[in-house]
Amino acid sequence: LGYKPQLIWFVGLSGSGKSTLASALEEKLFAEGINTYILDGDNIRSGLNKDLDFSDDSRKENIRRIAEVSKLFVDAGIVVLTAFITPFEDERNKIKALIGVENYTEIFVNCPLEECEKRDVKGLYAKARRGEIKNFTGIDSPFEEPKNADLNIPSHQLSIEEGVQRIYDLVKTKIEV
Ligand code: GGZ
Repeated sequence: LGYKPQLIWFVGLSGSGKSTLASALEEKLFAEGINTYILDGDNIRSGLNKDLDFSDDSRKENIRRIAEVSKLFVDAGIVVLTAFITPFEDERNKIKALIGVENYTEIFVNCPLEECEKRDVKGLYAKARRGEIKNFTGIDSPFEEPKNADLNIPSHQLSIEEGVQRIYDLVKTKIEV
């Protein structure tokens, strides 16, 4: 293949920049002929996981299925990039155990709640504050800060280019055969 298939898992609050960074990373990897695939809410929560809501148990099941699907993609020779909040440390440890430390990179897209809420690109935080959305992460549903992330990206302090460069530099060291 010329590269090691693996899983790059982005963790962070809604609006922290996970999908943006995953897409930017995908472009850089694509330019090198590396086969990638992005899993995110758009292609997972709308289909495979549409039976799941945002209760703690559903989030855990959401993450469990995504990890299993990711494993299949990695087995098929693909570099998988995932963009899900992934709020629980236990679940993150389980993903790492399932995929294997060698093939797993965890990126904490570390944008403070105040900043995500200020941006509120989709207006979801305002709805959560008004009580129109229940169990919203950071408002009335927990987010456990990653303790074992391989990389911390303060996305509120970096440009997308700077952020993606840091991720790319780390991924390069793991991806080379
Ligand atoms: C958090 C919610 C919620 C609640 C809908 N809490 O910014 P978005 O819109 O596009 O990304 C968020 C996405 C979170 O789903 P995940 O599958 O990533 O979550 S988890 O890993 O915890 O299972 C947000 C939208 O779904 N959304 N309701 N209550 N985010």
